[in-house]
Amino acid sequence: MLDAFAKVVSQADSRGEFLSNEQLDALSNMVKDGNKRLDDANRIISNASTIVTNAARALFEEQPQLISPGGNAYTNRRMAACLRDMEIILRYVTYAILAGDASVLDDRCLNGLRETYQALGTPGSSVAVGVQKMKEAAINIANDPNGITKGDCSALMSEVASYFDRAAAAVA
Ligand code: PEB
Repeated sequence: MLDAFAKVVSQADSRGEFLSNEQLDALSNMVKDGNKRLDDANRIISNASTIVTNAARALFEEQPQLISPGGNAYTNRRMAACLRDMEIILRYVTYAILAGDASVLDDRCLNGLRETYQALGTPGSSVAVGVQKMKEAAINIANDPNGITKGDCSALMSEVASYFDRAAAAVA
């Protein structure tokens, strides 16, 4: 598990080189915009259960077969497992946002997840739709200009989006 700092250190060390100016600039910008990152993660974490519940509801509206008899989220047990899975994925996305690096998400959540769903007979493509719905909700909440100092959050928002896209692509 790496954060944005450890990542460039490990890359530079494997080449036996000092950090490049570009790497230092990127880290410097990350520090400069650090409060945006923390605020953003805080907003997503504080609204996690809303994000998960609304995304799951939207998924089941689009794919009602999942909650019909025989469906993959039919019975309370499977429904609970489904909501739990979405929450786990969202939790690792928030770790990646804080770390500024996807490796925690890759190593501890996504690695082998596609194969797990295949073995369970759970449709990964439906999980991916649920993740995309969490992305939309999380970005709407994190990018809401109300109640915060206004500024440019576009780079951070596309980074946040990339972690959700990565999770969706890993199971689709
Ligand atoms: C991954 N999910 C399930 C299981 C595991 C995971 C390992 C099997 C064991 C169990 O049931 O607990 N666990 C989960 C995860 C990590 C982890 C992400 C990462 C670290 O450790 N069903 C649907 C939807 C989807 C869904 C498409 C969006 O219809 C999920 C939610 N996951 C789902 C379901 C089960 C499951 C298990 C229904 C139960 C499957 C079953 O027992 O039939």
